[in-house]
Amino acid sequence: MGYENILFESEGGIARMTLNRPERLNSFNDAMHTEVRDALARVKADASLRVLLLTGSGRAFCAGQDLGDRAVAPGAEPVDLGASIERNYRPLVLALRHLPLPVVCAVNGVAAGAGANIALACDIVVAAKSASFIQAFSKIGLIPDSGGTYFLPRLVGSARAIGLAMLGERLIAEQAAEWGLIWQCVEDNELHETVEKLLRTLAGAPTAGLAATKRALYASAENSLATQLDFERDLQRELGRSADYQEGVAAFTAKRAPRFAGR
Ligand code: LHQ
Repeated sequence: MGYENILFESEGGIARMTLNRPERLNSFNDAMHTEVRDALARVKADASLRVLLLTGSGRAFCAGQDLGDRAVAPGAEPVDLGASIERNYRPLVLALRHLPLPVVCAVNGVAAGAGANIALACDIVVAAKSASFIQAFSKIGLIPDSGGTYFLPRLVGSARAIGLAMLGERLIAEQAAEWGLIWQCVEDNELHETVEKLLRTLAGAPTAGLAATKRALYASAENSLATQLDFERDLQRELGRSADYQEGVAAFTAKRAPRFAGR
């Protein structure tokens, strides 16, 4: 499949996906959803890939749903937004969370509506200082979707979640990092190098261990302590039999850098 709304490349275990409709602030239309879905399926299927970067082109990360798209045109027949979520946003958020490798999001500019919450669905979010997060939904009579009502209270607590959701105000990247909404905020001119370094580190890490780490951490939101301890035991048992564990211990003992095999 050729892509017109995203850029996608992979090299050295690193896949890079760039939302690429800069004139519409990389907002999602159906075609972009189809391309993102296809690219994510390729990442999942390609065992040589060990980390995925998601970012946006131009001055924005993503402004959420394209509000000019036929499916949500004002004045038109009422549309079934649930169908759009079912077809596009729900599978996208779950695909990011379930990918068996770390997903880094470089928030290069404003992330609004579903765009903000798609960023939060990624595992490690690094934002440029000039970037911001806007739960724009309340301005158009909607609720935070794409996992917003799930991620926000878990990341920043109920009081801040409801303030962000109801007021739809711009949260600057520095504050987002202070609140624990994201991993890190860096100077604009340091975003590229910071993220590239992160990608190189993660591409050389024990991928199966990282995949199990995200599974365990995300499952903890639903589990009791006892269930979570059982889950940890099962994952650890599996990982303890892996070549990467053997290599990690061997490298530690020999005081050398490990060479992990990956997925
Ligand atoms: C846009 C958009 C956009 C189209 C900027 N669409 N053109 C909804 C419904 C269906 C199913 C499921 O889920 C959802 C989820 C959602 O995501 S709902 C929330 C949708 N997003 C928004 O409400 C955000 C709308 N955008 C904005 O509030 C502003 O554009 C932000 C704050 C992101 C950026 O503001 P500025 O930096 O001042 O840029 P701008 O507003 O001038 O935008 C630049 C251009 O991009 C402009 O076009 P123009 O032709 O005038 O240059 C905008 O119309 C266009 N654009 N967002 N979502």
